[in-house]
Amino acid sequence: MPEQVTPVTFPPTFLWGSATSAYQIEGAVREDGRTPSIWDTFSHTPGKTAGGEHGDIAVDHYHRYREDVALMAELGLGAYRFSISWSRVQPTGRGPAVQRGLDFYRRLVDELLAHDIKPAITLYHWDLPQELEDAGGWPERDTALRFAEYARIVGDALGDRVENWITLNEPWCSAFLGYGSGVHAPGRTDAAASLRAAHHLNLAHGLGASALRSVMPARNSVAVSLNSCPVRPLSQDPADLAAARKIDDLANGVFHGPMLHGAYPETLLSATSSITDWSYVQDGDLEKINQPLDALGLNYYTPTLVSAASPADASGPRSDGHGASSYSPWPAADDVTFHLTPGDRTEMGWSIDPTGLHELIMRYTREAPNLPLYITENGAAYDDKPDADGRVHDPERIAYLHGHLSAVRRAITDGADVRGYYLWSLLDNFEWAYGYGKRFGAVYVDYATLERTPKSSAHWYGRAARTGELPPLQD
Ligand code: PNW
Repeated sequence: MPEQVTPVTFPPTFLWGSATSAYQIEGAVREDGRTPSIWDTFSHTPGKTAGGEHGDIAVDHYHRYREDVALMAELGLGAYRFSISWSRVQPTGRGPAVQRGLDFYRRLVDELLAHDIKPAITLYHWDLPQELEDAGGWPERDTALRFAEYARIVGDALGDRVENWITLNEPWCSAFLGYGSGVHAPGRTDAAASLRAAHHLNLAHGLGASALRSVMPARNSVAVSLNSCPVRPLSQDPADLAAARKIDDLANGVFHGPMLHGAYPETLLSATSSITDWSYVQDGDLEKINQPLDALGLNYYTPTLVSAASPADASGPRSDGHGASSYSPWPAADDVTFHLTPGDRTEMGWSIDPTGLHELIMRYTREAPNLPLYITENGAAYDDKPDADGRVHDPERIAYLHGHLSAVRRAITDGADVRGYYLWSLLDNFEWAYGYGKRFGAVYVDYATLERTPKSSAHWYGRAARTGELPPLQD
């Protein structure tokens, strides 16, 4: 292993955190008034998740949050990004709040603050109350209005003690995996509905951001987390460049266009005109979506590589890394072929490419020059197993983190304003359609006993957090 020569050091104010989401870790799905979300329904529908796995117990964080906060504190992590389960707070997705539901998050936040860990709240990490899906879900405009109401309730309850807020996590996944390819809840496969969903998620973000601001102290920060991936053309051939442009619009521009610039890209509107007329974009919507943001969250795992489709591609397997479905998550993109990106892969089959993270940060530095950036997710799944001595060694994850954090540092040197990094994930957890088989945690969870064991990467990352400098690559 090459010895590191120059130390990679970060600004003293840089936030070193980890991230999770409610459905992936909490369990306790029927406690304190919580009702089913679309992920409860989906994961209990035969054939939707690996082995029929679900989040009923997950890693029981609802009952073990004190232990989990203590772990973060022992490791030396300074920040924690978690999400709120909407159906704990508003079981039907509308109406007054259930205090017992909010109380859990109050206790969690107080525990974090008592350990000097800065909380960051994600309001929506994919677990729509089932009743709202029954009323039409994200393709319906009313869902965005309901989200604004929910945002106001949570902002009002926790805005006094939580400074960092994120409206939505990865609206791309909600819209296109949820309503397009159907590999995520609610499992619908309707390209037109997926674009309607994207617009109403954008609207939810804008209305939610305004609602938060109307009830919270002005010092708080409001952001959104996008899984904006770099889209690369296979060649400089104009047809491949056009394919990359189309996928970039569908992956990135469809969200950052209205959010950052107040408009959908013209190229997106024309590329999707055979599927939708966008008539659900009402007067005033774009202004509502284009709220001034205090920061932008970027979630990064791997880049996307595309070319124009050739007829021979039609029969080949899809290789866009978004799960098994005969429906594409990409509307109106039959003329695009997705290629495996080169390089070593994680257990998700996603190639490891830290240059993609640097590229993404620099892109948003240009796209939104004065907006502070956070890496709100980055991490890797590996097939971790405890040794005979009970320790979990994961040198691959350490190498992954070292590579990506070095890319963040390079971007800062190149002028980007990156304020922090949240490792995905604190704990092994329910990896959506893949169930518990994919371990993203810095902390190993024994699913038989729910016992937590920090992996060597957790110790490595904790040392980085405590010293502000990347430790050498060693296990
Ligand atoms: C993100 N894709 O999910 C989520 O925010 C996390 O909840 C999740 O556990 C993590 O990344 C690892 O997967 C994604 O298909 C799921 O491109 C799918 C995709 C991207 C991100």
